[in-house]
Amino acid sequence: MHQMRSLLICAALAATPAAAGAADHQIVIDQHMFMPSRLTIHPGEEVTWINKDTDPHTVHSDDRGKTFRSAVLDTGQSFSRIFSATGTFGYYCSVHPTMQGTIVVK
Ligand SMILES: [Cu+2]
Repeated sequence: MHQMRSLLICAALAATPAAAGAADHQIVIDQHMFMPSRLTIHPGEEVTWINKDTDPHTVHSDDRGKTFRSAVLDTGQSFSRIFSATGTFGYYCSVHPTMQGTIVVK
């Protein structure tokens, strides 16, 4: 019984890093802006964009959405992505291309 409990504790500790990756950072989309428009994170962290605007928006990486792209996000909908590699990732809204943002992973 005691051994069983130790195993459970080990499993809980092992799960911690993955759990910490969930919803590490949030970017709010509102009034045709990404806020914050520039965000610096660490590798392995997750970014969630949530649309709080009344208009639909998307999140497309600057390489025309090759690296990442969301579906059209209606009000209240969100899109999440874990950034594993370091680098600077520009993105924009394909519906309103003047809406732009940057994720810096380092
Ligand atoms: Cu938009």
